[in-house]
Amino acid sequence: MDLIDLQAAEATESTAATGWVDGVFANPVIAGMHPDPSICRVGEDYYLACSSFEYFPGVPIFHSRDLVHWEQIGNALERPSQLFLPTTMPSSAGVYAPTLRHHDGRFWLITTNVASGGGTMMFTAADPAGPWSEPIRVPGIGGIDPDLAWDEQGRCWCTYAGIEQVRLDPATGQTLGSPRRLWSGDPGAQAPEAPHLYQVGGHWYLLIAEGGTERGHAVSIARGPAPDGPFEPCPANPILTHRGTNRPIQNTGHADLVEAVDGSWWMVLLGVRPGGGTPGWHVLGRETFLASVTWVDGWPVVGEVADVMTAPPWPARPVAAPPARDDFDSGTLRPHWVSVRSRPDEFWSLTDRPGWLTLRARGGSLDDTDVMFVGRRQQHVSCRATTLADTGKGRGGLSVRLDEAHHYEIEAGDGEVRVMARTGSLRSLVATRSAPHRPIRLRVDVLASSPADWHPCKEPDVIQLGVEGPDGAFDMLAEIDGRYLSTEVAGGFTGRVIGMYAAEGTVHFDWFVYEPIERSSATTGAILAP
Ligand code: 6LW
Repeated sequence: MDLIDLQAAEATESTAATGWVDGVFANPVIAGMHPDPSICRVGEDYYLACSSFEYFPGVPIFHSRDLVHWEQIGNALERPSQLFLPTTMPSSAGVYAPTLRHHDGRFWLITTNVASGGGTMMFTAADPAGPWSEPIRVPGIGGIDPDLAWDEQGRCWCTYAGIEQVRLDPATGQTLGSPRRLWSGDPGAQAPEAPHLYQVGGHWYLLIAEGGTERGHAVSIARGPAPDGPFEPCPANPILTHRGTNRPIQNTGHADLVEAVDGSWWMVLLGVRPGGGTPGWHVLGRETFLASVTWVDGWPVVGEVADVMTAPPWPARPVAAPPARDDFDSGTLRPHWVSVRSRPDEFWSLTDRPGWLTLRARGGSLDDTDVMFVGRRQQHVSCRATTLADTGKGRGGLSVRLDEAHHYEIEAGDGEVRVMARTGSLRSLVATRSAPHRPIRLRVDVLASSPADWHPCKEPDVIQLGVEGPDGAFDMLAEIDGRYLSTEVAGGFTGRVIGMYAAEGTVHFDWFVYEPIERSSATTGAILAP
């Protein structure tokens, strides 16, 4: 794929039958923590699901008509009966790697709830926006990343990390027979996982990820005459990897394939955009990218995973993102808002104080696994989040969260506003200031570092936390190196989520605004159209 100017593409967008010009689109197509994408097409509509880990609701579901512009239409797991994430469960456990398929007039989703006793579970829905069924448990599956495929006789095959396979009765979740080892990819590579099985032409194809989800990540494929093989590896394996390259998109892997309406083929995959010096830190989590696929001699050949926007410096740009501003005026929370592990009704409300989001404290801080937090994924390398908080009856604020042990916040209450940071076992009160007892605008600016002044230890970004005046002037209390809220430092599978929380009593939030900003604009940054 050539790197062609995105603006030019957008200018001609309306003339393109598919909504975008051949070969030109903005990657990632779904920015922020949206890893392990699984995709299916029904007629002219594409649907995509991602992992959600410790966040509730779980498994965001997206819709697109052109594979490039995606809108979140719901979450598959939005009831406690579908998704139980106990407070004893560590972050980065929870819901991994769903497979989304359409079969026999229904949507099917299979996933694993890791470390919470849930195990492998299937769900069905008539409409992917929901509601999804209660879980159908699949006790016989001994690995993560389950896939579902049906053959011409209607038999259902479940293939999972290992790579192993077993037949399944999808109505009951009962396995039929014993699991069989199918293929382990490159014998020298770690973690054969993320299998997806497809019938294309006269072959069955087994697509997998291998090499681990870090810099060694890769996609490989094998094919055989039947869904259970035997499988012959593609001589060109891995068919996709960015390992050992200096490409701005790294960790490319965990992919799924789809045939478009026009007969062209596409791959969705995860990748990361590390920033700063060496070893590079990615802060947005693993994101969803799109690549073209062509078939040569019966094997898929993957186009370049690149975009003009991902070549540093990275300007802010339009991404598939929810509306910038939420006034909390509707009766429900939009689907992009997530909480940590659960969101019990008695701890939040949109009606207690109409037009405000009310949060009641459970855990006392972001260190706690039951903190009452409502946030959204950070989707731009430079962005601003602002909220108006009334802490007259409590204490709470605005946090940038990676996990319980890695988060920065600006918190108001008790006539004070303070900036706090937790990085591993270090907890710091970074700045404190007296504040009037009235609603206060709390603001966080995230500014990606400039590649121009690169040095080996350069941070990926800085996070500025402060208070905003009614005129928009920013009174910054602290600026903190962003690397400590990166996956390379914190570990795990997730990325940053920015949101509101209550630490004590009841806290009301009138509105929340999230905007991409120019990286170099610092405190006076121009707001870009989201
Ligand atoms: C997922 C595995 C992986 O189950 O990371 O990148 C795990 N691949 O396939 C969690 O997202």
